[in-house]
Amino acid sequence: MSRLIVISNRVAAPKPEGEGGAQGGLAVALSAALREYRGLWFGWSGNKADTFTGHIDFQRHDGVTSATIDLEEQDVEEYYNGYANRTLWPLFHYRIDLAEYDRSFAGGYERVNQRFAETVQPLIEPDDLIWVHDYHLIPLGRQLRDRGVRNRMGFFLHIPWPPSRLLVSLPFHEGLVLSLLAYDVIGFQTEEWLESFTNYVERELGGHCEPDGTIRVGGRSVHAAAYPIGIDYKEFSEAVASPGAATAFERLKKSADGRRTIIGVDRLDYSKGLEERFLGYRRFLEEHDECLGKLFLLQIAPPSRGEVHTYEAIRESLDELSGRINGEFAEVDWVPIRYVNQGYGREDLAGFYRAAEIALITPLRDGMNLVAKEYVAAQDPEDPGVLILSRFAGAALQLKDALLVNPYSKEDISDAIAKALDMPKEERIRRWQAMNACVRDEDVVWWRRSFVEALAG
Ligand code: ADQ
Repeated sequence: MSRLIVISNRVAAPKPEGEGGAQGGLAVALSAALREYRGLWFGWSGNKADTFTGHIDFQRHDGVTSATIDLEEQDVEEYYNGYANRTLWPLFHYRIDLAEYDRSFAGGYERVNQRFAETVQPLIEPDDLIWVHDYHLIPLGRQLRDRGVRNRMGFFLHIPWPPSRLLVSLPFHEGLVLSLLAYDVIGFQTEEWLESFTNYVERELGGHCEPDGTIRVGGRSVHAAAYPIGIDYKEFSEAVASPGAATAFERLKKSADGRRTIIGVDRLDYSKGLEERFLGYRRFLEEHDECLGKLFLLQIAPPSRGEVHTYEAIRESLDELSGRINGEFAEVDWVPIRYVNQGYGREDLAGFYRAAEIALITPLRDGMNLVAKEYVAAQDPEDPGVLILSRFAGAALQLKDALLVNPYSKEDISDAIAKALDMPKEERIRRWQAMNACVRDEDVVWWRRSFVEALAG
């Protein structure tokens, strides 16, 4: 069996239980996928160095070998905080109003991709399969090819691919997309993002896309397909059954004191639709005064990307909005929103999900959304909760039995909460069974196998 070299911006070892922290979906999914595979995971250590040396730090943790490099301050500013998180992230989440185009960001992005290519290349053996992840490293495949790497190479995009009409607002968009064609396999979370990509290839590059996923542009032929990412169902089920989860479950149930719990768990990011969610919940409180004092929203949202100013702004506006709603509706013995800015370990989260009768997961745009899948996996089969899910999350294409809502509509969110609270048990069970079968069968192992099979050719 060939080795697998996974390359992503950050390499994150799973955190020990209790340490919490806002470990993103990519980290959670990849550590699960690599645990049983021979190979290594290469990326940025998260540390800064005065000057870039190319020194690689090898570590072995929980069955995964990682190889990391430090980056210079300027690299981090231009490549990570700049091009990745201030240009591509907003644009790819349909927020051209927030996307910043700065030549220095684009230059830093190219430079860091070159640095990745230079340092990882000597580690690559002829039979290795190379699997590059996410929007930080789109040009890496091209950089490696330019250095003579002939291995099979795949790229997986964890976030949405934007419609062509938005993507063309990016200066030098054509070069970025052409660099993707250096890979042999290009994976997206859903058919919808794949469609936007093939549309771009046909409209802007004059390419041709065949029904079997073959994309031809000039002399180059690559395979593009949807590979929806899943959770590590087995690991998560173990977390659900753990004593830690039972403690967290009890803690939440006890403090709920007979009130029903609606849960939201998200990185604090404008793409997650938290303001719109709070406003939808507020509308529900307004329209259902019979429910005041009988339920609450537990929103867990650890801050992320604090060095990017749009994230400071969203944090401030959520502090203000949650405070305003609580001030408006709270009683001496009840607050409608418990807004918590910290991360929790897997077992705690599993217990909280299970204790909540409803999950309210309403991103404005999301590549997939693993929280929705974790909530489903954590439910009691005899008495499952109800998932309210944004129709604009990639997960909505698989979890069709959730209550799908338009996250921009306060009314839609309010109506869905009312419907979830009243849903008969038989209907909850029927919907949950269908969703759980999908979350269980199309898990992270299935995702990794499907992608790696295509990559192996
Ligand atoms: P994210 O935007 O980070 O991932 P998501 O898929 O929901 O979004 O994954 C978040 C992960 O972090 C989940 O595993 C969740 O449990 C964990 N997490 C969130 N808040 C937490 C908290 N307070 N404490 C502890 N853990 C927390 C990106 C894309 C997604 C895509 C994933 C994977 O934006 O669309 O699903 O990658 O491809």
